[in-house]
Amino acid sequence: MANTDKPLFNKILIANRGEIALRIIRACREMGIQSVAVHSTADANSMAVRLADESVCIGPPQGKDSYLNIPAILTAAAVTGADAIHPGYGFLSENAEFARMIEEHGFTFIGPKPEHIDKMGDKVVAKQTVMDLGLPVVPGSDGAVETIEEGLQICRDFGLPVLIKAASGGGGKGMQVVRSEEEFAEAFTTARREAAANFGDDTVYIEKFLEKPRHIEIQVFGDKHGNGIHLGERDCSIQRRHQKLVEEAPSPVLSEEKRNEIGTLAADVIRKMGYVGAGTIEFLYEDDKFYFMEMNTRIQVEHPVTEMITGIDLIAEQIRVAAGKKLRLNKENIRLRGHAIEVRINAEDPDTFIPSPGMIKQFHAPGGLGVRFDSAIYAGYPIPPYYDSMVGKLIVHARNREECIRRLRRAIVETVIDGVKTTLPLHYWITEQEDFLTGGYDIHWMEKKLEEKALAKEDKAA
Ligand code: MV4
Repeated sequence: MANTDKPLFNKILIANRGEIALRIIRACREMGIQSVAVHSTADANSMAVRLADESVCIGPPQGKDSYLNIPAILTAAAVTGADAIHPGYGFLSENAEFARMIEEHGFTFIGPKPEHIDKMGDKVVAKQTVMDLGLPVVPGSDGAVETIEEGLQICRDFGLPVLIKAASGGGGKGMQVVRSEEEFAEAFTTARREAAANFGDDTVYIEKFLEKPRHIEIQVFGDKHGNGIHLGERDCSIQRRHQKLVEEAPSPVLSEEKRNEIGTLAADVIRKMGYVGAGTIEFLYEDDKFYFMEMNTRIQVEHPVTEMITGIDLIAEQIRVAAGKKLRLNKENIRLRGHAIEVRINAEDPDTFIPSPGMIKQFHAPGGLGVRFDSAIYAGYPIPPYYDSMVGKLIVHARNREECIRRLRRAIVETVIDGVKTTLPLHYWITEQEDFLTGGYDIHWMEKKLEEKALAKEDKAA
């Protein structure tokens, strides 16, 4: 059956690689939009290159020479006659300058306004902005803290422990926990030095340190007509070194009431900002209270979890909104159904997390009811050593959490990825842990369990 509607764009260039490039190509094909894959020399044999309508080589393997090479990407868009660019996640997805240049060259950026990317990129500005728009934030300094004296006063005002954070940070880099006033001066100096070294900006701010929070994030969406909605939460507390391992929705600890409360506040912020496109507002959640952490102005790795429980194609919605269409979604037609869990499969040793690039000798994707496998790998595919080690995402959906976990185990068992080490065995192990089954985990749980696991393995070896 031919779709006779005029497509929203003629051609979209995808400024990314791997599974997200495939994900965007799939949405384009279903929408009758041509796709262009750009790729590094190391990705000439990629599934994205095979499945896109056209492909353009944009440079050598290293990200900085290819997927981060703005002139090469804009040239590829011009040469292929693309009318829009989708940045995926990572790489240039939260680069306001890239978004600006895309628009200046007459293409459409499939993402938010550059000013919103900039605003949320500065954590101090982001916190002040969302606080003014009604979101709960962690108590702490009113903006940047310049001196040790000022910082010590904040420790006294709010009580210890506190956390010193970099304004240009994110991903946890350069954070310092302070548990006593004696430690403060040294921690403050270290935080500023690390912030300067990592981000070229030594601005820091201070918050009360939450000891055992969960990471709960709200998926939001806005359009160019002033509409703003939320699509519920994802609980991403199971992480190691700020890399998420497991994401699920709904959160096992959130009541309907709490969900509506924070979701309504998040959607209000989107409308008041005039935010356009997909976004995620991250919160820490402790003692039944939400505290704003950061806002991500991109589509995220874990977006399929929300797609599974809402039935909404978030990439298609990004494309529609970028083309100026109104959101078809509203409070009345969004229903959260059942439970979804995603596990990120990395080509890494499941005990040491050391990357394991190399040839995939055999591959069999899991399937069956409620199972989705988003990946760009195939048998005979050599995983290049230059990029992130995530090789796929297994997402399962079922009527409730218990069935979902059973389905996840079943799907892990039937997945075959031979030739490289993967984190699949670790994921199976997680599904067997009591705390995972009860939902009783926080952001530090995984790292604690991994320590115990490593010790148990040592004992066995001795
Ligand atoms: C915090 C926190 C506790 N208290 N802020 C880590 C990444 C950065 N974007 C924010 N982070 C945190 N901020 C206060 N006031 C604990 C963390 C944190 C964390 C947050 C989410 C997921 C994993 C984490 C691991 C360690 C620390």
